[in-house]
Amino acid sequence: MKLYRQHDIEYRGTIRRVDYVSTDAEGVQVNKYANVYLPFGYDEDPEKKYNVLYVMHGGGGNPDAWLDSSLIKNELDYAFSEKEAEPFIVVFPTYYKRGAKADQKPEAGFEYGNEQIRFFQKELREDLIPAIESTFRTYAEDTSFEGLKASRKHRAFSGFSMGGGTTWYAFTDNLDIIASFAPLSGDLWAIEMRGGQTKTKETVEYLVNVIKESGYTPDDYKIFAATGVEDIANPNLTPQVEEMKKYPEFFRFSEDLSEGNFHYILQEGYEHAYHRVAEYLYNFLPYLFQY
Ligand code: FER
Repeated sequence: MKLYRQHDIEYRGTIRRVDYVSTDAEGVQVNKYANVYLPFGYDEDPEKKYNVLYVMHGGGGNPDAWLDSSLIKNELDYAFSEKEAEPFIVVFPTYYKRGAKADQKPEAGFEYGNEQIRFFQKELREDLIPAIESTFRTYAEDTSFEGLKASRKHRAFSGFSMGGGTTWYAFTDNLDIIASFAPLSGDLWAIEMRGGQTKTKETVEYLVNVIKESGYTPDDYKIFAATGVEDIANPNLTPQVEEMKKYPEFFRFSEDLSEGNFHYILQEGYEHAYHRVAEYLYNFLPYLFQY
């Protein structure tokens, strides 16, 4: 893995805010926003279209959490100005409907968090992606289901911790409109919480069934997973990844990020923190939209 340290960069992107309306689990309308990183030069060519990466925070976070807690913006500016990756748009939303303070309910524990990150998939599909991709110049011809499906290889999802869990759910629930996934320090909780560890076989069978039912082939999706040896997600995610390697007809594992459709970084000494996972994501940036 390439480590990342802060650089001085002349050509920097900008952060904008997009407000949109969504619906909570009771069907009540809620006002929401996401932070949107627009790469340097976005305003220069009105014809140019951009790929979009959606990046979810961890438990207790908000749309600012990644930007406040890591070098992610500096990494994006650097990768784009050094031409390591084609410039793309990055969206930082939240899965909370009313903010972490009102919604987190620590007494409800992780079970409630698991429900929220799954319920977010509906918002992602019906509200967030349409709001973003009707505002900025993306590859979606329009934001109808057909428009999103046709442009799925221009759309990626990533996230840290509960956001890593959100990323696995984006795979299980929104594979028809998103093609690339970078789950960071989080496993799939579709069977149960920490199911990557406790229900490894069933968790991976669940993923495989999603792919079988979708009809997509390994050329149609990519997974870039990562965590640290000292990360609390390591005991959950590593067994899941090892089990996925047993299904090479669906997950073509490769150490080379430009080959195969399934990758794993397990970084020595790294713990459960935004600035750590931001370095994994930096390594994945050049490959997210390479089809
Ligand atoms: C995981 C480890 C930790 C995970 C989520 C967490 C979805 C969340 C921790 C927290 O919010 O404190 O494997 O997967």
